[in-house]
Amino acid sequence: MPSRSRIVPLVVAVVVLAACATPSGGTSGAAPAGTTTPAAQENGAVTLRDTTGDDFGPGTYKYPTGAEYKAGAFDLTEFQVVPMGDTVEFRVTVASRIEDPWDSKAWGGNGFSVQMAIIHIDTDHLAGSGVLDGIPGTNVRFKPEEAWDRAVIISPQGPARLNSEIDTKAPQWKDRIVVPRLTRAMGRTLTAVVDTASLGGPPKPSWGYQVLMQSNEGFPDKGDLLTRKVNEFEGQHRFGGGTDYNNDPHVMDILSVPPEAQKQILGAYNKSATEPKPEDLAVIPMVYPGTRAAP
Ligand SMILES: [Ca+2]
Ligand SMILES: [Ca+2]
Ligand SMILES: [Ca+2]
Repeated sequence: MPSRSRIVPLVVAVVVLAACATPSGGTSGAAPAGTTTPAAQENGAVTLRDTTGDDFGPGTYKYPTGAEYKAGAFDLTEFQVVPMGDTVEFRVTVASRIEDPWDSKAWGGNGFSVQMAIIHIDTDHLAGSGVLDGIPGTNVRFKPEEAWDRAVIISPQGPARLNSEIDTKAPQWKDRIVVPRLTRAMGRTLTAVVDTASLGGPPKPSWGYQVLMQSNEGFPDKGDLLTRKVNEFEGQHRFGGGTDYNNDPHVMDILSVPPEAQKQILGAYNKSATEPKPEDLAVIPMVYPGTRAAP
């Protein structure tokens, strides 16, 4: 029964995920005593937390050896959606102070260097609507009923570089990938200000989100949209603990699933696929804060 050891942890992961979900509190105001407030408010504002110390992808990933990659730099701790009328702020917080060791201002950048966060949004929760593939270079995919409709990229690269990367590497999703009007870093938080219209309208409590923590790679591989690779062994500017192929998820942390579940989710890829097809890649879950307890 060689498959048994693989099945049991998956069952545990599903149970853990189920235990973290709560029924929707509806939209009728204050929750009755004994129930919990959803993590999404009626105006679409969202706060979701993530475990500290799970910036290891499927449990094995290591940071690059370069001194610029400080401990905690890719450890997602909180994600917020803040509707502000014509604009929406997306805030991604990590476990360590955000720095700018590569002097981003010198290359038209946004005041930080090593981080890149990709926010996927499912606005309709309909099978067959949206995109199943991750952004080029992330090596992940999504479930049909959780396909993403918009992706907001928080990158230190200025809009000209970001737009040219999208034009070259993901032109088919040009209308779905949102380049923020403004991106900034303060303390441990990256903030992107996005035009509400670019999201197709203001956020709703029913929207689903998933945030992938990546690293800004100024010299990406031909097909990679500014993402840093994960190899078998870490190097000065390479993550380690994965494979030297593009079958492993090139993602250090994902939002709001318990660490053991994250290990299972990101570890569920076909390690023997040296030229992977979509079905060989890890499937990343969306998080629907309207059905979750507030942290
Ligand atoms: Ca984390
Ligand atoms: Ca790899
Ligand atoms: Ca996580």
